[in-house]
Amino acid sequence: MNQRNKSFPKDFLWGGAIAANQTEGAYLEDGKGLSIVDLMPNGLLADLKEDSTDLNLYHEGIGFYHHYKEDIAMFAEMGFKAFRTSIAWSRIFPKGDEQSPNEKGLEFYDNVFDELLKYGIEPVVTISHFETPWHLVKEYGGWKNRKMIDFYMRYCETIFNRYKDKVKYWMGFNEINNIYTGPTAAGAILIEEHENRLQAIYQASHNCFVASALATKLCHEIIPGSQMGAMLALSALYPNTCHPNDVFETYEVRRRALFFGDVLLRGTYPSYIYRIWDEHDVHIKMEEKDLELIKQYPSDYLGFSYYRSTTHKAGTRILGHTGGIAGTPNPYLEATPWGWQIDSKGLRYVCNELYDRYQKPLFIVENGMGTNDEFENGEINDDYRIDYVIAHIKELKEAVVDGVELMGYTYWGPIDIVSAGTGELKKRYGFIYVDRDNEGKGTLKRTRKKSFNWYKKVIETNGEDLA
Ligand code: P53
Repeated sequence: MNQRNKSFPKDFLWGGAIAANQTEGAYLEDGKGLSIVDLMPNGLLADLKEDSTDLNLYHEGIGFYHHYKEDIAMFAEMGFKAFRTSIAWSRIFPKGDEQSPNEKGLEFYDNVFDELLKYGIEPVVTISHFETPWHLVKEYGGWKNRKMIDFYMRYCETIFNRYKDKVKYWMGFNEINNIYTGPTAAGAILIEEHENRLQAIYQASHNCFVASALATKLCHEIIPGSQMGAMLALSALYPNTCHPNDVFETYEVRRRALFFGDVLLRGTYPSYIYRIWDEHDVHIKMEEKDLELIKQYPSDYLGFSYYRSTTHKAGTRILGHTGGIAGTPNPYLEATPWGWQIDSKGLRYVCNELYDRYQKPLFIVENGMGTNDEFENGEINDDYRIDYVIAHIKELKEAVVDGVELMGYTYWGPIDIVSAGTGELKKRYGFIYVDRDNEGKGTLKRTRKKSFNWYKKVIETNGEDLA
């Protein structure tokens, strides 16, 4: 008999995804400590500035800390089955190296998860989403320092115990492979000018891999039936031309992203990494049991973000970034005003690529269109966003029919939030508009866009009615 799926499984996790630091605001309320983004007013690809007086929109976010009930009610109205957010580490351990947690911070997430569960929405939680306590970076050097494993594990143990009856789906580190382009955000490290950049990046990554293995082990012990995912940025990458040099180098760049999946999901360092390390004088400090732990406790599933595709041209820099910016624009694709080229077929391609490589369930935990939205007669008719999501969901369905095992789809930014890349609010993803602008002005009022009811219907029909 042909065991062929024809469409999305019945228990498919439709929903939306945000991160604490881009939404909650209340950056110093109820005992929260400073996290790195609180010092990164210009977004996570810019430098961290300890004494900056620039307006930092993350400080107030979209006020989710106080508006979460209203927002979750709207997610429930859309019929969300799942909702992904992160826990702000510095709410739980304000400096990161305390012995005991901040009760007020723990209470906040109890309230958020209870509110979700009240509507039957499954919480999906990112443990570390670009928001490491600043103190851990300043005092200890972030993930370059092995001590981070202990701080992270204390944090994990605290939240696993606290939320064990509420949260089944976890992810250890958001887009850990973005450590090449955003080492501060993804790896909580500051790289000095004289430093061997790749040494710092791979050492920090190694420490994260060990932490991930230990966290996966602990998660399974404390929460039976729970799943711990890896989470990577895996938008598609194509060669700039069919010149063999472009093709092979693109493969090499892609492998630098997949490297993280290779370690986290297959549980071993891939053979190709040793040449890279040799050629860049990288020497990783490991403890004896590290490789065994990584082998023994791989991630259960792969969550990833997919927004676009980019091209890579041979001879341009391939280390220190995961590709893309060095190619020329793909002439077959349209771009958003932020220059992100829209490529729904690329999502099917990546789903197949990843499932072929890992044979583990995939979870699209971020996909969405960030752009300007304008009111016309009191409404936002965001047909462009609807078209974007229709195209991507169609390709996802094809991927399911191709045989890819998909757990769910959480649209990125179902409500407008502060951008991670640029720290602005003008780049809107939401099905819900939030009245706050790049100057930080606005009432925070929430308004449904046209896409709101459209997405509701998509979920209602389990992805069948996309019109
Ligand atoms: P924004 C690019 C730059 C920074 C973070 O990005 C990114 C990416 C895309 O891979 O990653 C994710 O807000 C991230 C989210 C972020 C989203 O992409 O720059 O996990 O936190 O908001 C979208 O448009």
